[in-house]
Amino acid sequence: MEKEKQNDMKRLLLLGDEAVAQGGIDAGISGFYGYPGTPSTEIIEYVQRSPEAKERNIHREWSVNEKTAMEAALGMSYAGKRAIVTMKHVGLNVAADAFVNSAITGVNGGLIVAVADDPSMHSSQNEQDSRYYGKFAFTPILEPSNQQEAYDMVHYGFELSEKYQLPVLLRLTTRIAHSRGGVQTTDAVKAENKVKLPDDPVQFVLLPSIAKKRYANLLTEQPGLVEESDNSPFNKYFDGSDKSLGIIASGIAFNYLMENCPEGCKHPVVKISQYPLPYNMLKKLFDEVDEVLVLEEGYPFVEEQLRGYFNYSLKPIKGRLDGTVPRTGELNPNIVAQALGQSIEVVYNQSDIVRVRPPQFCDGCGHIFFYKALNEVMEKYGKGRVFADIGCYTLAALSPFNAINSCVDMGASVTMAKGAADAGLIPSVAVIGDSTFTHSGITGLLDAVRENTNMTLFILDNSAVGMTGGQKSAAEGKIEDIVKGLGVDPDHIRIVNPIPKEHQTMVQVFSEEIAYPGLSVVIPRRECVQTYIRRIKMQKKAKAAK
Ligand SMILES: Cc1ncc(C[n+]2csc(CCOP(=O)(O)OP(=O)(O)O)c2C)c(N)n1
Ligand code: SF4
Repeated sequence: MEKEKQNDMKRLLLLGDEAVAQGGIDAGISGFYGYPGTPSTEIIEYVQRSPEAKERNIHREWSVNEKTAMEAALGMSYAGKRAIVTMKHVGLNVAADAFVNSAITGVNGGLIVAVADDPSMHSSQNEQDSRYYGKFAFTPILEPSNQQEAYDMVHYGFELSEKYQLPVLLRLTTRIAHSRGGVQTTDAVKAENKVKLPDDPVQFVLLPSIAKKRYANLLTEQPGLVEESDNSPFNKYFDGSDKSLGIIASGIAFNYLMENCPEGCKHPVVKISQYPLPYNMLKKLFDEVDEVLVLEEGYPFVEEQLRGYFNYSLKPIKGRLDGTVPRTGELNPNIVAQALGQSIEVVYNQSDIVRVRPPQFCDGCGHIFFYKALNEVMEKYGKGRVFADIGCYTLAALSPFNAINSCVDMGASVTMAKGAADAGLIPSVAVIGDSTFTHSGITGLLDAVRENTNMTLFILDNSAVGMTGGQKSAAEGKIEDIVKGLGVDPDHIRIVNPIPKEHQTMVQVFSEEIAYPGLSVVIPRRECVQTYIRRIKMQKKAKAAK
């Protein structure tokens, strides 16, 4: 739809995620790779809808997990082309091996790793701060404070990546990723790179003798990266007349600060949107003011480093560590106002604006009927034996089901059930969705196959990544073959249809397989209601258009 209109308009109203996507398209990208995860999903969804991306055949299919996405993007960079890999913050844990090592191999075509953090855990297991990964890997980090910067930073990030031959981490947070802002796009759309091999033929071979040299090189680049940050168009020193306080505000925190100072801030302010930290800019501030306040979304990343740079026994550094700003959760303009000692005129309570509803299964969801049968069967064994995973099916932790006992990280259901069975907790049961299974459950199942572990794995196959919006599951129609291929005894691979009238059959099958003293896999298979409704609507629309 949008693109033709968009091109006419040039000024677009985009989510931060969409600004990254459009930025990539305009900056001569050849491929987007990623695995869905809130709040990053809309980057690839935007590219999938873009007629321009289709016309240019920009790669835009989902990957099986974040590690495969990261590696494919690195492969595209190896071949000389520009790529973006997208994921949510915990996805970077999965991709970490490839990401950290990609800083040592370096890149050829520009490579941006766009990671969206979820402070306050709106839809996540934790609120980890991806900037630590960038520092750990010694890569530059960009952190937009608004949607325009998100767009511009993709162009800039590719230039930086190709100049230093390093991956660049682009850190988004929920409120940037999921809110809209005006974005001026460029007329000067870049051409894609041609396929071109790296100049150094062994650059990507991380044998110790090569890796040692490359790691040393990476370290020698660091002063140059600090200089880039000091001169970055995204980092700025704003002078202020009242030097009793100096403020450092990074990413969206700068936006919140500006909302509180519509006439401009009376204190000197350093805006940070590029790391490593701009040392000279920070030193200037520290020398000039009596005390420093750090405003940042996420962990006290800047604050901790400042305490290492400067003598905070002489000049107090305030922020999340001393309690001036709450230690956990996301910021908002009111929290920033409080940290500034300002009175708050309007207090918005989320529940005043949106009625808070507990999350629940959609009506008719197959997971409901699966859990009804599972609960009935497990009743005789007692509580505490069901290891679940991450997806819509995790909602069974809540009332009225109270059916599951763990949800840790993607794939952990299979391996935790195995460990518990090894410990003698018999029966042990694992529950995983089809996408989570292909993401990270397969390898754990192979562990169980090798030892014929006495456990039962339920793979809830709804042909969709339900929780993140119904993206296509990687192994649609193939789960059974995969399980067989891994070596599970075909006599103990059972398929059921999780609908009310199959309740007794499910109870029978679950009872048999849970009682079986070896490894069994049961696949409740029924399409996600939401994707079903969408599919039927599209079919009707297509029919009507004929
Ligand atoms: C490492 C990681 N990547 C991505 C996510 C986001 N996420 C949560 S659940 C899920 C997959 C859910 O799909 P599926 O397993 O098929 O279950 P369904 O929601 O369809 O029931 C994803 C991608 C995450 N929580 N952790
Ligand atoms: S989105 Fe699909 S899988 Fe998730 S609760 Fe709704 S019907 Fe079930």
